[in-house]
Amino acid sequence: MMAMTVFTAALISVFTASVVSVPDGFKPADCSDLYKAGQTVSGIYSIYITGDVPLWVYCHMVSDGKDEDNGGWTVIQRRMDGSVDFYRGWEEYKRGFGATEGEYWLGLENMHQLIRNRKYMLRVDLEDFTGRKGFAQYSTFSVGPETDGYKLQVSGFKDGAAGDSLSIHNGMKFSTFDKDQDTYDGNCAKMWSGAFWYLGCYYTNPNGLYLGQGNTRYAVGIVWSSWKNDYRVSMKFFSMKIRPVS
Ligand SMILES: [Ca+2]
Repeated sequence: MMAMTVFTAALISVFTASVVSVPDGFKPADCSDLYKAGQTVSGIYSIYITGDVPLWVYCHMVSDGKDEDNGGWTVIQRRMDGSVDFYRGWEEYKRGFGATEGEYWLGLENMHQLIRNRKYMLRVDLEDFTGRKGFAQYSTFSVGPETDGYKLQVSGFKDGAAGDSLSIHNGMKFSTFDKDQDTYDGNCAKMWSGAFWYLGCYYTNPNGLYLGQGNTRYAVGIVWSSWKNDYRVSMKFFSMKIRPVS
């Protein structure tokens, strides 16, 4: 009887070693921790950026780019079908909103807490209504503290056929319609129906209106201006995701 029990235990340990188990008490700081622990399927996971409180995020585990061998991207912003209203005020942009399985904004405070302990890179993925895809990658990305307006730091652009519409936003504070921290006399968020690290006003408007196919309203949509040098082209898909610099 005793020998039988030992034999069974040995079998179980061999089995669990081969399927990758997440140990009890494992608190991944981001999707890259989950990826390294063997979670290679994209989807919704909980991460822990402040203590024991789980934060649900969409993890993009597989990269599209041929020059990348790692997965484990944490999605911080995503637009895909217009199901979520992104024209919101400061408190919601601070806390985050939307649906993890669909469109969402992770929240400025979450972003700030997330990037405090590691150096991160950023990848922006886009697709227009003709099915054309592109991306832009940045070797550094961070969001400062609220006391400094959640200032954006982004640099190290690498082209993925979409051009660079973000580097010029480096050093800007975040603005919403009810908190104007842009460098323009007027209110960029109100003028262009979004919320972003506006200057006076923007080269990209990821949180603008989801206009849909064929709608060419000027500059209020999800614009990445270096795409076609045209502020009337709004994207079908847009996402921002981050991963630690290895
Ligand atoms: Ca202003």
